[in-house]
Amino acid sequence: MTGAEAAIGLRDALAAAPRNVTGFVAGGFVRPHGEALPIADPATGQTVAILHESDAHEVDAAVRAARHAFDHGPWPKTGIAARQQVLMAIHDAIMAHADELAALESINTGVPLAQTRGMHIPRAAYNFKFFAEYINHSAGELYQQEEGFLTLVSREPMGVCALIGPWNVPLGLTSMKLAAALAFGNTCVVKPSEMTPLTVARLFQLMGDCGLPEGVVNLVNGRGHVTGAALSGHPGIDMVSFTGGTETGRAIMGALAKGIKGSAMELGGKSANIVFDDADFDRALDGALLGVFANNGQMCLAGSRIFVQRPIAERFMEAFVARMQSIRIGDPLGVGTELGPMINAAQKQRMIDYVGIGEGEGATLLGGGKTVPGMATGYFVQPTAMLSHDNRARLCQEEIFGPFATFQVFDEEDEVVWLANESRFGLAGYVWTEGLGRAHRVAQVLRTGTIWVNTPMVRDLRSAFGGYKESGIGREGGRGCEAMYTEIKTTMIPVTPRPIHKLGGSNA
Ligand code: TXE
Repeated sequence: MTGAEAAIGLRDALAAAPRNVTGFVAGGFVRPHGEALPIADPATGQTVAILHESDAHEVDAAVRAARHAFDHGPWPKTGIAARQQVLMAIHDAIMAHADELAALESINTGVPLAQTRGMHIPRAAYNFKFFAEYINHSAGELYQQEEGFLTLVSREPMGVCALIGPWNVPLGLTSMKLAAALAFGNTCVVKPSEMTPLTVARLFQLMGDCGLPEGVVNLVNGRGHVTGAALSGHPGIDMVSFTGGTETGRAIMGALAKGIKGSAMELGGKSANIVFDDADFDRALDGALLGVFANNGQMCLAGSRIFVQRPIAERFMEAFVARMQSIRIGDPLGVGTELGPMINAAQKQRMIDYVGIGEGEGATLLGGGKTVPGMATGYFVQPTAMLSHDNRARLCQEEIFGPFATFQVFDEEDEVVWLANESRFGLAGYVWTEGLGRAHRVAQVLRTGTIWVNTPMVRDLRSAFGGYKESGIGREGGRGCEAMYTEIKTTMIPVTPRPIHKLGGSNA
């Protein structure tokens, strides 16, 4: 079978998915009624499904259903063993449909199948397994230092969680929110990106058999300014967990401020990838390429600002560009495809525009920067690298969110630390060096939430993931999610009653 024939077969995954995507409220999909929006396959530009936008009334119904399930339903009080069973059933359902979900995700996002099937869908399933296991060991605190008292600190579910997801890794990132929120006993209203709702909608179909009580999970679909704004501004929610752009995060936090509600924000990045001259050259090269071109470069944690130390800079950039130009661009479902299309025409144009912006700022184009010859129908663009001499240039400061590497050359360790930290973002940082002391020194002073030394991105869900500065608030991962999706309650109980001061009594 040729790659193209295999791709045609995989498109059958669409047959199982909802072609008319609607909300899911109080245990059932709602009938299509909202504004109809096309869902595109970015590899062809063709419409593959229709999204029926949830208006403010539907959002209200979804929040009410979640509120009712939280205030009156069994889920928040359900024992750990029963909750674990539900979470594991969702894990199993995702794995049983992994091929189909991966194909669907690739069709809707343009991310190559090797990455959706190899990483994102198994990760989506694992999120549920991880939190099923995590809650087994989660515990409160007990203090006995206050004489005569037991002071108990316990965690309770937060309430109704609004979970707003992005388009770059739709199921992988939204499932982390959903798994954690459910594990800690919350009820939810999920809003995927209006561009990539297919796998989350399919998950809602699959979750139907997993034992969740009615109203615990609800789904709304639609654009940010309609459905997203109605959800994040709704008085019935208790918190928002959001992954997306920094400007959107700012708007949501503004809406939440009125109700003094909390949020978890996983926002943008422009992460530094620092290659010292004592690095293992080949590994650093492999890591730098993967760090900026995986997931079509549409990753918050992309190592998109590459700093190379002068003695190896020329050789490194040459090798990088040669490999970059051999990256296999093609149908996301095609065997061997390494880079698919951008999510939409605007993201494609954004890539091309930044070449002009960079050149206007004095940067040099090292390679790429154009549309792909013969692939005009989809949103394909060449992987791109530019060399800049000005860290304050827009090219080095703004998140492009595509397969676009910006190189800078540095001389000294202190200098590169300064340059790396000169950013409004602080999500991740990559350091390549064989010097143990240098690796620790640099890791200690980079102002970012995660540092990867001599490795491209790897995630350990036990550890925290999130950003400094404008890259976000809160941390995902085991304890981070526990903090995010629970309220903390302190209960003090006297074990030896102390005399209580009698106001108005004989000792007044
Ligand atoms: O995402 P948006 P956009 C970055 C990346 C990208 C930029 C903009 O730089 O170029 O953000 O992308 C919902 N109230 N990232 O505009 O709008 C929206 O419907 C409530 C980084 O496409 O942030 C979608 O579900 N919700 C990133 C979600 O927010 C609102 C991933 C994200 O969309 C809303 C994606 C509102 N007022 C983009 N407005 C990462 N951190 O990985 C929009 N939404």
